[in-house]
Amino acid sequence: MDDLRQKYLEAVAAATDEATLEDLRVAAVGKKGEISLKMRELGKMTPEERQVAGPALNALKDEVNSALAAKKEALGDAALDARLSEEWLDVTLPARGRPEGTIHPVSQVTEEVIAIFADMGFSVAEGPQIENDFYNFDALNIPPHHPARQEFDTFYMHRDEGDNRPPHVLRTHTSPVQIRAMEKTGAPIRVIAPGRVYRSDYDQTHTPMFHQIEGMAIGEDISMANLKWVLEEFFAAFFEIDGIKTRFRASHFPFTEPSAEVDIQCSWVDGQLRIGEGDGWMEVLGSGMMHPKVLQAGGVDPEKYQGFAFGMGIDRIAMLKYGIPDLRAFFDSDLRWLRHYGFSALDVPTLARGLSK
Ligand code: 2NL
Repeated sequence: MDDLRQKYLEAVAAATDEATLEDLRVAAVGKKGEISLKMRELGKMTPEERQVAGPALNALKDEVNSALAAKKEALGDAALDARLSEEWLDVTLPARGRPEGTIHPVSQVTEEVIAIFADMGFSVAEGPQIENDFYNFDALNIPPHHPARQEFDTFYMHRDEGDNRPPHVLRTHTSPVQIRAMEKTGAPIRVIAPGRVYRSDYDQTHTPMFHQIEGMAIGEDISMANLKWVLEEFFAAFFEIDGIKTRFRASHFPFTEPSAEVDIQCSWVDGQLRIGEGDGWMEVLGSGMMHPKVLQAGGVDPEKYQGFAFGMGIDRIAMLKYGIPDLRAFFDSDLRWLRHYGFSALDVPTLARGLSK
């Protein structure tokens, strides 16, 4: 029995993995293990022999079992230590970067402009980008064969052969949205219409798709003085320059009478544009008093109501505000340049910016 004891205790001590321990357990105390077999022989012994061998075998079995358990735990700890020393993490390393979306400057500027006009009581109107020539031209006092139709570089959507109805067009301005708003709401009304517009033109300052925002206010005594105040209020908030000067130059649009192009004060210093400083001027929008025929086309009585309207390029004022030199960068290039101009997903919330004054 001492031989058995020595054999198994030494083997358990020498074991280096759990599989070996399990083999030893089966060989010693399993159903047909050596110690188990010895215990079965107790029945054949004399009572005197059994009184000595019984407790001794039980003690041996307990001893081997506890040696197995102790060794098993020790092996488990060692395995965990080995894993821990191998699979450590350096929690001080910088985190892996996540792909980060950005707000497009045109979207941001659109929101800024909307927020500023919302403060002055204007609501936002939207409409289709595929228009018919009534809303895009006729209603705006641009009849068929009027030379102004050619000036818009319109994209026409061809009809099937034999279909002689006038073609649809990609809207060349957001004015159709304002006509639809007049039809829907009537006067008095104050709306702005931001959105995509299309003209067949492409160079450093023109892309075939660009963004416009138009506004109008109609009431019984809306005047050009109201227009001037609203626009000056807008420029001061948008460019964050109190008291920025504006200049109204007489102009002509078919849809307004009288019409004015509006410039803002600026200067050039070392080839850099400075808005709101100096004695130079930069054209930023077109405007005027709504033509009576346009009011009528929108179902508004020009004998009772009058209103102002204006239109400007969102992309253009975004370029001015953020110093972006080439319009094509907005739509043709990849977006790495956006970060260069300071746009990121964590940018200042748009509304907070537009409303701070
Ligand atoms: C420009 C000029 C302008 C308007 C747009 C307008 C709309 C209606 C009636 C009358 Cl429904 N006018 N819009 C008026 C004057 C100028 O845009 O240079 N835009 C970039």
